[in-house]
Amino acid sequence: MIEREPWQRTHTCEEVTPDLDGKEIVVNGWVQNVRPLGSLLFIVLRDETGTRQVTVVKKKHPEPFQIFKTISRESVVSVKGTVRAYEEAPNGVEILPTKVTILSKAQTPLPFDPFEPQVKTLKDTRYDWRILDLRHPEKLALFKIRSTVLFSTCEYMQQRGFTYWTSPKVLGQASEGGAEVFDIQWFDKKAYLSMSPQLHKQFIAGNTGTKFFEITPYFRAEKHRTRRHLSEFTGIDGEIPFATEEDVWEVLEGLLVHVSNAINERNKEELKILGKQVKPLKTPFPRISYKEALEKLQELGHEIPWGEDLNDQQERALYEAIGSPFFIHSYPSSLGKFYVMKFEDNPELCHAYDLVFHVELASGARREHRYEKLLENLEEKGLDPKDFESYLDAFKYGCAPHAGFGMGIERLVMGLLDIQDIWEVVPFPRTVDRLAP
Ligand code: AMO
Repeated sequence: MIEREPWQRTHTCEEVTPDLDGKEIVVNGWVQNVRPLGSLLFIVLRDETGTRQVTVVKKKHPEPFQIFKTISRESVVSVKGTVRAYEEAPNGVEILPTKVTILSKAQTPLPFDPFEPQVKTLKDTRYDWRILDLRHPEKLALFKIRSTVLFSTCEYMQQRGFTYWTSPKVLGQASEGGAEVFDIQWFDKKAYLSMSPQLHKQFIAGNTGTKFFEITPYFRAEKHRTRRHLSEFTGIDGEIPFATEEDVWEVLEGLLVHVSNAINERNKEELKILGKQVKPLKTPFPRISYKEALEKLQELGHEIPWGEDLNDQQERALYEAIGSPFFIHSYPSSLGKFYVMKFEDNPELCHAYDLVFHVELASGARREHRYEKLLENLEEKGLDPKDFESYLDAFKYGCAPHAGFGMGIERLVMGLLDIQDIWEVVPFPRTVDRLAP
């Protein structure tokens, strides 16, 4: 067994309460602030649970006094001391230190002060120093909520009978068939970073009959510099064998309701810190066809020619008019990817759909599972079937019809918490211009 170190904490800040009056404890944390007042020092000590005041009286605690007098802000310390219930202190309690150990000294000056109002700091500086930025309780609250989104998604998908598979992230072919793919060197060959688990989730649902689920990174070489796009983001993917649109939509509706309820139940404290609410969602969500979407948009003053995809502004306008998340379905086949099934009675339209929640939150489709039709689709999209040989193999030996979805976690968190900038909801954003930290 490895012995406990004397500096290891007995309590978190949050656990230091007035009822511990007189007890000896050890707390660890960051020195957020030191305020001198004559021969007294008031230290705000912070850990991941909150802050507590350490009160240092020069005469009584000469060594801790010397250390705190010169310590740099955001240094990490271990404080051994006695708890004192004291009504006038924040949270009605203070810690009187007997021994202070510096565990890590912060260099000065700080590149930026995470506890200054955010408006004062340039966005790029904040993200260059995201390690400091993430120390703020509002950031922690947001990532705890995001964690609930991830865990509760897994719970829900497991309850619904999905199997958690994993798909490769390095591929010999572009998963979405587009130009927005990152090339990499793979031994002596060219390879690609996965743009989504599209191909493998189809292989699995179509060939094993299990419902596929994965939470996974997506890589997109899109040169967007917007508040809704990242070059690496996280998708929730589902693929259901023997399913049509309605089966997928019902799963998506249940997922959004489950996740919203989970946040409201488990993150009350974090929602309070952020001053946010997650509104309850009513299901079923409205379903409108692409044609109806264009008509509605025309009424709202947006003229969109048939065959053109909707942009964010138009999706937002529809979302506001409808007042609820909704599905758009029956897109023109020209807008569908090669793997989307066309309507049997009208090949001009295809079984692709989107879920709009403020903006596009998820997309999906009923897939083309018939080998000959897939060949036709590829050729029609100007793609060379030779580049998709191993994909096409999956449809040669008995493949179940299937349908599924891909949803961006970041857009989900943004939608639930009404956050405008996608950078806020990833720990370390990756974009055209940003590869570090
Ligand atoms: P699509 O390309 O629409 O579909 O992506 C699925 C979802 O991922 C999110 N998303 C993004 N989030 C942040 N930054 C980006 N650059 C970005 N691009 C997309 C959106 C989007 O709805 N394989 C299909 C899904 C399927 O058919 O199952 C796909 O990848 O929330």
